[in-house]
Amino acid sequence: MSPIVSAPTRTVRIGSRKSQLALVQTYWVQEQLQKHYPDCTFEVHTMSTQGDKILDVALAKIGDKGLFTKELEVGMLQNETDLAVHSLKDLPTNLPEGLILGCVSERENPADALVVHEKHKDKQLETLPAGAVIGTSSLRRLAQLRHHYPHLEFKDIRGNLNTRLAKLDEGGYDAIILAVAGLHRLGMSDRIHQVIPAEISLHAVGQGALGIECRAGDTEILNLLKVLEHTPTAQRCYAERALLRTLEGGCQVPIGVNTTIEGDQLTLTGMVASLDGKQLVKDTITGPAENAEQLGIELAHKLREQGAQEILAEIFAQIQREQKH
Ligand code: DPM
Repeated sequence: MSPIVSAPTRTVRIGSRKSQLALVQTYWVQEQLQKHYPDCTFEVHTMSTQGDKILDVALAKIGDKGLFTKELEVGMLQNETDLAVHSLKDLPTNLPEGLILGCVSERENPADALVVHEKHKDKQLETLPAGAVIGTSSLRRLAQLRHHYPHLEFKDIRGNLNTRLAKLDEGGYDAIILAVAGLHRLGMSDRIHQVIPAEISLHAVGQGALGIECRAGDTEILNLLKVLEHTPTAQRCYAERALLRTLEGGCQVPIGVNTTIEGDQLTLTGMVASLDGKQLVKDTITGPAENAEQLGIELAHKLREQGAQEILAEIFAQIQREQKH
């Protein structure tokens, strides 16, 4: 007699931040899982993270890793939730003991976008006037744009997407830089004035992809998540995350990447830049996509040989000096 395999009927509790973007992403995951497992119940549990509460301090100065993820992780470790949906780029490369990256879903366009104030609607990044003020809290965006456009000025900007767009429209900035993926997901693609090419700004590790975290031993959840896994995205992101982990960069460092997969070959480009944009090291590696992590580790070593470590050490010292003030 063959055993009867029944569909799972469990109630699955999904942890999410409360921001509009986080909820759009979480509801998408909930909908996909519900479609595949009609006999399970998928509940969304929202939580505030430290990153949602501290809104007046530049991200880089808070320095803490897992700013947007920690409370969601505690929820899973205390068995109050079963999985958590994150923008993969906000998920630290080292996860707490007992938790793993259960799946990576298909990536949106990972590029950065320029959003301009109305008065600059006939301009591009390369034609903005000297002294134009660009809003970003990303050291990665700042360093790369300074490198290419030393005549532009940069000013911190925090808050959710709507807050940032309002600050731009009110005239506090000439332009701001946001992820294409976030604008797409919120139905605000019309605000994208220019998609910034990879030659100018390499995107953040994991940008545009969702990462779903769960308890390492929860095989039932790990099995459920398989329907959301997108292997090429996962391979690209594993390579990118291995690079970041090996360079020991937190989520707030000027490290940018780009990845492509052709056939079974993965190409990873990585760069590290100083905050003044004057030093920038960049290199590329290609190899079998199934060795994604190894490629990330090797590229990190190549970048180190070219001075990446010294650039990062100087930035950590700079940030620490600023934290004291
Ligand atoms: C991280 C950074 C930013 C977010 C740093 C970086 C941007 C901060 C800023 C690690 N997390 O990108 O170099 O520009 O002030 C964040 C966004 C998304 C996820 C928003 C954005 C949406 C896109 C995605 C914030 N986290 O980058 O515009 O899912 O990748």
